[in-house]
Amino acid sequence: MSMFCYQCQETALNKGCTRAGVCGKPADVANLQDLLLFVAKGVSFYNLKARENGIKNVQADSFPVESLFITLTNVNFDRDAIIKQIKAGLRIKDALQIQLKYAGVTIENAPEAATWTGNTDEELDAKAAEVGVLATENEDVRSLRQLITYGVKGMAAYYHHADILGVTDEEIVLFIQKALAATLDDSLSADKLVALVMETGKYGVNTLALLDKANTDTYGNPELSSVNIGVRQNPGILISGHDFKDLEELLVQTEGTGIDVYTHGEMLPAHYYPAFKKYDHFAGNYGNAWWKQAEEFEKFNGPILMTTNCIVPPKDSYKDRLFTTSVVGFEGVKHIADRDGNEAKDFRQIIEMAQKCAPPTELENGTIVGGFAHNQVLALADKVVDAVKTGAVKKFVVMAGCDGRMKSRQYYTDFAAGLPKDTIILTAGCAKYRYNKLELGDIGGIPRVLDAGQCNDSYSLAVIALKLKEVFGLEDINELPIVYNIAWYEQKAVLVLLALLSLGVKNIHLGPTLPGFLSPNVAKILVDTFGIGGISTVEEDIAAMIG
Ligand code: FSO
Ligand code: SF4
Repeated sequence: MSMFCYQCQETALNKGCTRAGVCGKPADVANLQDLLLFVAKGVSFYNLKARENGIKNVQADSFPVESLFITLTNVNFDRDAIIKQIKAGLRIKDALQIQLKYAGVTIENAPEAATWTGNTDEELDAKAAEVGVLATENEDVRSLRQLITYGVKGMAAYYHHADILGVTDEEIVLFIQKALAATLDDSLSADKLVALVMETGKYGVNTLALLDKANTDTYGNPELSSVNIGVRQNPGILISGHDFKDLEELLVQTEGTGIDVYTHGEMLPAHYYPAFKKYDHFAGNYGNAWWKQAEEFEKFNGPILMTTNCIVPPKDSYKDRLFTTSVVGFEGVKHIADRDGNEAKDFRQIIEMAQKCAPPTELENGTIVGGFAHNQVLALADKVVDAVKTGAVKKFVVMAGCDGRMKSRQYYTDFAAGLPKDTIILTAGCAKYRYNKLELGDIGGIPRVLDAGQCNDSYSLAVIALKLKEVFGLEDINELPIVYNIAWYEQKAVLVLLALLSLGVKNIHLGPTLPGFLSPNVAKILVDTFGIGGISTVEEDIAAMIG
């Protein structure tokens, strides 16, 4: 075994990738990501001690968030970038130790993640091979530690987006560090770790609310929108990932250049925000979910900017047109540097390349509809409530989450198509691409697929559920005519799941497989406490969930 990673839904045999990632992550990069996490835990350990003693170190506050995001599935495959980040973390740890020493603070029994240090790439590689997931021997403790770690990875990603828009919350930053440091503590019982899992869900809700505020304060509330999925005749730039600030700066810099900007994958919901609608050259959405990018990027003909996950190892046919930025990285792919203070990122090289490229090849044409985040749905609340009261709508089915390349995900297309016509699908995240182009019709003017936005906008679905509970005067959110059939792929989905559990949502179906990182005992806790279940056949599941 040269590596071990089981953090995503596509992990080999639903047990673990051991030679290379199914995602394309090589073993040395996977191990270095483990080491980066190890160093981030060490930084967290010292930073929490520093905070207890009134010492504030700004770099130590932000390092774990950024490092966690780097290690998310399909974010950064660049060995050099990860080594650079590890070395930066070691320097931050040194600085914290010096600050603590000068403050007269003695620390006893510091864990190895805090005390270890290394210099050369060889030392880093050697240590990287020792500090992975399997270093925790007890499989239940390992499972709980990873559930917490993956939850805070998702939290860090969402927090990072809010932070970029200038909306911050120190409590979340410190919770992430507390959770990371707790995974080093061998004295914590399984019960304490379970409690920390639940606390992760609670902070997950806060983080999703924070990002919702950041997005809506900056760009307005998403509204009912029709998005072009065809192409125009100008050369284009394709932007993917989740970062709206990158999109905004790209739109400003491409204005009047004769270049159109298209979204891909999870960037589609940008079209629902009022602030982006004013750009005439914001042309539409090109293609589908992340896993189809190789074939779609090839046909796009112009440059492509990856702002976050999900990047897949690029084909040579478009690698020289691919750009990464922020936490994303891939060896041999050009990287756009971060902002210098308040200066915008410099996208000139992408724009200059686009000017020499052919317009995109058409993949499809027509429009799709979205923008049903909480504000828009609550504006239609009377219509929705009436539809439920008259029986025109029998059930809402939350099908949010992620898409992925496994053939078994055809289930979600068939499930959506097979649902009775008096049901409405609530969605968010890239899971939507499995059914957002089906002709499912509407119920009295309410489309049968209501897309709230990106995966973090699953928060909107929770807000809508809580509002309906209030309108119908119910005691418990689980009395609503809402069922949950969620598709997951990476660690943001883990956080969304924990957030829903902390809001009291029960009986969530999770697929296409339950996470491989849940040990049988930890899975049993989730099943017994929250009624979490997997999926079976479309027919059986529709019968069981809809009746
Ligand atoms: Fe999808 Fe990828 Fe948004 Fe994820 S593009 S899979 S949950 O990164 O973040 O929904
Ligand atoms: Fe395997 Fe997923 Fe980890 Fe990639 S992220 S190495 S596919 S478990």
